[in-house]
Amino acid sequence: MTGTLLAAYRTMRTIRVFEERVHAEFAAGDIPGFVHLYAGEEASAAGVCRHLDGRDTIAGTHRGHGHGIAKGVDPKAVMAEIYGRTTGSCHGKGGSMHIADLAKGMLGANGVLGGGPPLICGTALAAKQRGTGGVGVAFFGDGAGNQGITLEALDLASAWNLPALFVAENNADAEATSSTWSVASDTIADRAAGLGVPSVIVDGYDFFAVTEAAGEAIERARDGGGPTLLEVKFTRYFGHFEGTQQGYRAADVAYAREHLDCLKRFRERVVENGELSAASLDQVDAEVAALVDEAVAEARAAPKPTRADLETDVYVSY
Ligand SMILES: Cc1ncc(C[n+]2csc(CCOP(=O)(O)OP(=O)(O)O)c2C)c(N)n1
Repeated sequence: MTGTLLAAYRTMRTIRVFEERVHAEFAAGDIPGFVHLYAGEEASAAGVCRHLDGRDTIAGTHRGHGHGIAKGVDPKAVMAEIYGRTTGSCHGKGGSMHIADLAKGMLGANGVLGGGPPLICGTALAAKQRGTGGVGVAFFGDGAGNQGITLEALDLASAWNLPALFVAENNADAEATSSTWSVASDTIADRAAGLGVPSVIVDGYDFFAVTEAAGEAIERARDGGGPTLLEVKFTRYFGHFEGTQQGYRAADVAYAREHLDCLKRFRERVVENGELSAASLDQVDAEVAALVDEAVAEARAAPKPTRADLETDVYVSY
């Protein structure tokens, strides 16, 4: 268990340092395209993905670096992809919003809101038919929860009793629209009852709450008990995408960083309970800082795709 907790801390810490660094590098003008950062939401990806293995698949969102890292995609390959380099997980052709690594069960970050839920209905159906015990997990935001396709996928997963988990990452805003304006039901989780799907709402700053709820849901899915909707509530630490101002939410973010932060709370709890030492956590912090430095240096030094690469990776060969 100690190893597992330390690994979970490493995952969350890696995502945090990675995202803070991408924020700085983007501001320096070094990174092309659109970038949406996941900082603040780490407990969701880490708490869910720690229950997953090679049988399982996940679909991320446009805010998807953390989902990939938590599912085991090499952070250096994620960084190189964000920089658009051939050493990236999609050989530099996808960028921040299209990071995929099928060998790791990461179907991809996705620029289409609601793009992930139907994809994991497919992988969950395949797992069910093949009897692999695998589970499909789709992460989506509160905004994407209002896409018809998300509700259709939830309905399909329920009707077909698929081994699936739908993780609504409710960070309270879709771009600059508060979910209190756009979500008609009191919660996203409320909607699941109408489709015969069990649901649970958790404090997204609390890694242990996420991990417990996700563990139950994933176990039920593996045992043939069908899908679950998990609503994880928190805020994001940066603007909608890099370059946007977030004056309208600055006070909430400052409060969350100071008083609610998932990494701070994790550290306090495990040290207080004597589960991990402060020194072991500091050691992880140092290793993660070095890893992210290397990831940026290697990404910068790697080649960009050339015209000759244009026609590769376009179609899958069967
Ligand atoms: C189908 C579709 N409609 C609109 C957009 C434009 N868009 C990109 S992100 C976003 C808001 C997403 O909010 P949410 O799902 O809550 O995720 P968050 O950004 O808060 O993580 C919108 C409207 C899109 N990418 N895809």
